[in-house]
Amino acid sequence: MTIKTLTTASIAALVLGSGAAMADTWRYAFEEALDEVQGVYAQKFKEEVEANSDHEVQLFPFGTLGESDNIMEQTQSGILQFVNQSPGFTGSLIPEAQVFFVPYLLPQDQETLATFFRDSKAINDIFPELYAEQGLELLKMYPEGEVMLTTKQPVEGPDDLGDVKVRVMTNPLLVESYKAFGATPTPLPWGEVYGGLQTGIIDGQENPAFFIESTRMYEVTDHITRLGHNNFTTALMANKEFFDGLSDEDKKVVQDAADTAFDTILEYQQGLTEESLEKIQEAKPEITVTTLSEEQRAPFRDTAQQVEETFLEIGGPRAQEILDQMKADLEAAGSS
Ligand code: 6CS
Repeated sequence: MTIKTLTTASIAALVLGSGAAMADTWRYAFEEALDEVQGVYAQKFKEEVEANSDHEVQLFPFGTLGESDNIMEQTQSGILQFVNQSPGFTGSLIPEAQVFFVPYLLPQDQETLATFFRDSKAINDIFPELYAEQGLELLKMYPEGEVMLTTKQPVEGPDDLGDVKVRVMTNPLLVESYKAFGATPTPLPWGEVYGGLQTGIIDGQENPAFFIESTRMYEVTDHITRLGHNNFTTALMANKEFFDGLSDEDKKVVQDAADTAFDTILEYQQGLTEESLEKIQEAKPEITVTTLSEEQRAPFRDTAQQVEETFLEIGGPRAQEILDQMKADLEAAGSS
């Protein structure tokens, strides 16, 4: 090595060592398509990061890197820097995250729901500690829309779910919740749902209306039932080692981008459920969409206590703390 190259190398080391920002490409995978809720969130995040730093964000929608569990593994091992995964799947890794499947816990009112997600101590203080134990920096949790049940036979009460095989995400509490509803829950990764409905391996599933429409699940279902039991929650996180290694400036860019995308996604969802249901009914006029009355919902609602007790048994060491804090946060947000 010549004196000249040594000098150049030393200068480079000095400059890099002094914390000068390097333009990096960050890989971000999510569980949906670019034009679905998680994709809209991801695009806003990318736009914000790229507008406020020299870094580039490369987006990997559903299907490009495998199923939900695969993108989580890739993030934990550092192949990806960011992953959007829903507690429906993360619940098998972080048992406390199953709390989102206690039925009728989250409010239906959009404003109350937004306030809860924004201000919740469970979400903003406790969950980040639990995610950190799994090598993940929790950046944001956000709602994706009212969850609806799709089936081949009409549903008016638990008796109609007797032999119905309902696909659920791979989450033990969600399985318990559908058992309590009287159904036969079948946990499956997302990629197997459309085919499963086509072949009759499963008879139904649950998801928000936008997803039933965009993935054309209405083609393989006949009835949509609004039980009012849940809102789909999802979360953006980063590989913790990667995040901890960022400069304070870059950490702020990332957190600000996650916060801005949260506002965008709430706005994007205004009217989305009704628009999606209209599109479904246009594409398949014979489909029925039934909103159960409070009286019809009562037997489903009555299972909440039992599912809550199961959560306390299987929801990990901090289950009680999470449940209590969630309830306190919901009350503070104005949920009745
Ligand atoms: O049901 C599922 O598995 C999927 N549902 C939504 C709304 N997003 C991604 C997830 O994989």
